[in-house]
Amino acid sequence: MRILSHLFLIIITVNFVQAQDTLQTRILSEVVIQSVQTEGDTLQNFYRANQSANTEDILSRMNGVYLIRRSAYGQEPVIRGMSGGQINVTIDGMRMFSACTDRMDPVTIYVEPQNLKSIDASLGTNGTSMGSTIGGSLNLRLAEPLMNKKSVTGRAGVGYQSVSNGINYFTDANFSQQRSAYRASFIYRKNQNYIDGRGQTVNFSQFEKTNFSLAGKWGIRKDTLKANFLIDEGRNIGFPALPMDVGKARASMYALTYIRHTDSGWLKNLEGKVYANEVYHQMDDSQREVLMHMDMPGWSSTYGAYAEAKTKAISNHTLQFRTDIYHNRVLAEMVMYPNDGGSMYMQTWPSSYRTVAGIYMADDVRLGSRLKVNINGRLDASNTTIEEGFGKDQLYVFYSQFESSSKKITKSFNVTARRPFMQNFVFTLHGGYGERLPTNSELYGFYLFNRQDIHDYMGNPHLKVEKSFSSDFGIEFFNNWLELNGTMFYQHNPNYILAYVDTQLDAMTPGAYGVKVYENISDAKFWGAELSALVSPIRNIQLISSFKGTRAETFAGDPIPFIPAFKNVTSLRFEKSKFNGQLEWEGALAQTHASENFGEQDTPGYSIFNLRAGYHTNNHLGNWSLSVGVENLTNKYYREHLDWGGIPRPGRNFYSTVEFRF
Ligand SMILES: [Cu+2]
Repeated sequence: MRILSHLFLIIITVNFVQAQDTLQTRILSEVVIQSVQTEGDTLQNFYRANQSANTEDILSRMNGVYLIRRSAYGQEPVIRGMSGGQINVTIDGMRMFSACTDRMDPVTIYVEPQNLKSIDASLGTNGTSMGSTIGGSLNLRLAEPLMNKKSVTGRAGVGYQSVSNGINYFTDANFSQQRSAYRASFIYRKNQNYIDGRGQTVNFSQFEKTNFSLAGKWGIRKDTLKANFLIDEGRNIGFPALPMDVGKARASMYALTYIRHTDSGWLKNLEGKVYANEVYHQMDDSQREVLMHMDMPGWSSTYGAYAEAKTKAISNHTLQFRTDIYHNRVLAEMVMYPNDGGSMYMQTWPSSYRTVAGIYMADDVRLGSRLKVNINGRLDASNTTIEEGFGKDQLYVFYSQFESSSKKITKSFNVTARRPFMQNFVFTLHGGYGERLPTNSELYGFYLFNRQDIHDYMGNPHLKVEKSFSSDFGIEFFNNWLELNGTMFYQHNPNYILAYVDTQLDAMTPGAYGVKVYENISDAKFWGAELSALVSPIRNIQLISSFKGTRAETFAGDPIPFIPAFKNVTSLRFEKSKFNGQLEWEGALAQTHASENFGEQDTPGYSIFNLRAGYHTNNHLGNWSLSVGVENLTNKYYREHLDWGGIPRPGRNFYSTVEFRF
């Protein structure tokens, strides 16, 4: 219970983890999501309740994290009401960017739970170690090859979901030698259209994907060399809330990492990485009845490198340094085929590239015996360039005066103080400032159709960086059987980027009501809270409850779009030797602060129940486990506020997963 308590406290204070001991950071990175699950790990069972769950399902249960849903697969992470360019999503510290103008391919979809080691989340401006941000960051760490005693270990399994007639095969294997280890994983998912709580089929909600990863690790004297390769391919991914689907989406990533472990001097370790990734995205409307068919391919490629170092404690300071650089290039095209005549060509994302180089420094200071302070700062220099040619000429029609290159410096700075009080309390206080660059769509997007508010969106190359002042106040309480953690936050974002109707412009997409252009508004404010509890009155029973809520308004008091409703997930788990059972309640309040300007409708509250059970056994052939369950037990017809287009969620779903470990 003691260890459990620590783990729990660390997870729910995930936003302040950089302020903690490196020991805790290490535990966090190994614990959030483990590719090989240990039995009886309460948090694991909470985050990854269904063994066939994908990374999105895990994210949806994390503190302060929500998802925008336009389909059954490919949901976009939101941190405390901020998304897209306001947050940073990295994979093993690597920057990677979508190739879809409609945000169908958040990079979180490329890592499956089978090749995930952990998800580190930072909330607010504090998450700047991987890049400047105002809303927070998610870093998905990839599973590593392990140097085991056994030369070959692994697992294979199959899962089935009734609601979408979905099947999921997964396997991974670890090969271990004296000084090297290798790991391979393969996942295949295929789902048909799912059925909602009223028994109706939700058309265009199908998807199919494969994911393959390969990793190697070699010991070289005292150092470690790692290599990673990953390829993910989605096919026929339906987007019921959008007028188009995905025909094909393909991503590949490559990375080489060198870790130097030193035990002399003040340096603890040094890590350097070079990486590359590529995304190809091809939308498809051939299954839809549309006024005009279109081809919409997109490309995004990123190359980057970073180096980081940590020191041992030097008097009462522990320092961390990082320097990084990336170069991202994107292009998205649209070819329209009107019924009456020839085709038309456009670049919806004009060919452009961005290079960002930055330095980051953090200092953990111990002041006296109880107070710990973390100070961190980052400085990034960036250059964003739209290339000469077709895409730039298009924009020139609207902005006759704009520079091809925009050079910007972004800065961030954070201070977090943490101090225990009496025996059972810990108080945390954070204040910070951050800036973020406008995204490619916000700068150069060209008639990007938004189905939610039925407008075409235009970029604005004159946008300034968006800023944020962020503050958090947290209280933790713990004793032998109960742990509570509450955080309140407030963020004030000057130069907030939002799109408003320009009545001078005419829409191009058939049926669109008008054109919106991005601009910097004076400011917007965000506030809210997260509250978690872990209760374990007796050994076999654990209860976890997690609440999260966010509100946001512009300076004029208008609701900001895509702000989730207040939500709670509560899970009661029982374990006895080889058997476990879990009852979950998930609910949200109504969201009545909808943004009418952005085509949002109020969303009623909902309440659903899930029931899960598991059994595992060991015999001379290996280790088997079976998990079964039913989600949305009462077959409730519901949707969440961030679900686009009023598309309902799946109705009652029976699932089972069989897994064999060797
Ligand atoms: Cu797309």
